[in-house]
Amino acid sequence: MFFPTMKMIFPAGAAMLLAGSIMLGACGRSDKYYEKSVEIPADATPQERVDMASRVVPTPQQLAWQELGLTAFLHFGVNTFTDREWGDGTEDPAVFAPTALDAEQWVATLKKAGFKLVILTAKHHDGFCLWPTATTGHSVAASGWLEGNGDVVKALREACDKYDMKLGLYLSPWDRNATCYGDSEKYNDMFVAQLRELLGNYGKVDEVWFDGACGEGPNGKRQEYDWERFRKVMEELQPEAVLAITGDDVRWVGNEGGLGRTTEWSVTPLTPAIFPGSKEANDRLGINEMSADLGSRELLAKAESLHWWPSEVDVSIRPGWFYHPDEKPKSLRELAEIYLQSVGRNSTLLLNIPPDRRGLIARADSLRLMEFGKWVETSFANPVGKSEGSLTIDFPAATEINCVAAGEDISKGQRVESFVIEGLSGGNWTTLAEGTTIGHRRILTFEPVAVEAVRLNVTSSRGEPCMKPVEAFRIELPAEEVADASNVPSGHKAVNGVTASVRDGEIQLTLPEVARVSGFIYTPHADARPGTLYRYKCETSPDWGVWTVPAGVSGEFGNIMHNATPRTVVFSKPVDARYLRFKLLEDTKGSTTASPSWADITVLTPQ
Ligand code: FUL
Repeated sequence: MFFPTMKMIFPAGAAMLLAGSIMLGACGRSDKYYEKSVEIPADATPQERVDMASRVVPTPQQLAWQELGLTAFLHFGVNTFTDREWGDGTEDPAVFAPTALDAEQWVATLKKAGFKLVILTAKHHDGFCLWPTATTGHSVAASGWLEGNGDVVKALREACDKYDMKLGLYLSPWDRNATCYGDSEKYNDMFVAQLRELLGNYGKVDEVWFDGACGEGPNGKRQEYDWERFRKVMEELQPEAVLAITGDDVRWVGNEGGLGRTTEWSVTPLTPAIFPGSKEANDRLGINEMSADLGSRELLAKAESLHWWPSEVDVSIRPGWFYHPDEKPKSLRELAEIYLQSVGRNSTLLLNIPPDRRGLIARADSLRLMEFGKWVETSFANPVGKSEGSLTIDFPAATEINCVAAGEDISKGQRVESFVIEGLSGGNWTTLAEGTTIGHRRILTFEPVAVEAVRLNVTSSRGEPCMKPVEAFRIELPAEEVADASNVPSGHKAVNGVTASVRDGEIQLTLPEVARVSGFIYTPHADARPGTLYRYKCETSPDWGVWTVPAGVSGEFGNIMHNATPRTVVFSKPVDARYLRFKLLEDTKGSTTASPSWADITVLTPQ
């Protein structure tokens, strides 16, 4: 496989390779680096492979992106108004009706909270375009918003310019509205035209997000994307942008729950989806984006190519990616943990804040963002100690710490395989924490301890690591909030005494007696296991004789396979029912015959 982005670099001037203890900046080498990708000769020895891995380095764009740390997502579109996570493309553009859209409010809020880049869903899977595109009538131009003269992308561009924020755009390849979807060449032309509009008419774009989801077109037609062509358009129009997810600059961490790996290699044998043959290459290695191990020596031993493909942790501040009136933002404690598990684990955090139906970031979310920004600033802006010229911090007097942050100069590659943090107390060195990879930034927390000194020892590495100064902190984790366990939307309450069982391949619910039923909450198992409903049919009956499908049930829990959150469905009109049944039409693994599974189903009645 030839990777068009592969480049070999020979740095000028010889540098000293020091043996023994690691000094800061002591890792320069007089020999070669591989920028972004490298093919491994089949006969390379295990040691040669490890050595090659240690010399794969980011492009300048990737490096700049990794340094951003905090980036934001804005999921906004027809789903905001239909209460869905995945629209099916049949939405009337008139449903898109923000009453007070203000992109400056979005950007000012994000800026204040410390975010450096914001990505907008210019088009989600429903195909509705937030800019007045010439490629389809399914866009803001056909909505009543600003009499069809609005342009969300332009509004965001202007706000980003005003607040000095970088702009990113999400353009879903999967399009459930385009009639040509599945007619590969035709749809690829349309997609390229959309890409040209977005990347050509809205100034500098720093991140382009191509989602991995790819559904079938009409009549089961399968769309073959022309990734190579898409990439060329991007290179032509926005050569400095990073291409995320299916792209080869930024890798999806593998979950939507805000959880980075404790061992996170930016250098990986996983081949980005954008390259032809990637699936076969990854299958040969038995890995995909969700694999726990994406960079060990065992994998390197079998690898055919290596890529600098750093991880992005994408997660929403609310359970869903789109705004749903009855969902609440995560607690400050949860956000703090997500920060430590993403930015603190060699990843960039992409936090989604969905604008509401007015077209504003809701008050609860903006308050939470302010708290979060303040927590990050208070915790990490001022270390209580920082090493100079070595990896040891000497404190003038015993100092209480509970957190250490380390980083490698990744412009020289990622090399540390394991390390130990030790503290000196009363003349004795003791282990405070241990870790594996470091990469761009690794944050470790431990019980508070008073130390006279703290040091980082690299216990295993791929060649000489190039370390940045070590920093020590005394941070406070926000208190755990007592969770409001109830997901019941306002105006409704749960029906008590409902029994549930699986019979005839269906989930059957029985209420103690006939009741006004206004909806239900389907809670899947957190692992979205087989049998979890993705597409389903819901019917209700007062007497087990006459069955009706209540109005307002879409029959799809969009994205539940990636984000297994409770799904609240409110009927357009309450019905009288004693029985509800759910037939599985397709589960999270694509099966149409699996036995349906659920963690909880709450039946709702008007309050
Ligand atoms: C997923 C999509 O299917 C979700 O709806 C969401 O946009 C998330 C960020 O990516 O793959």
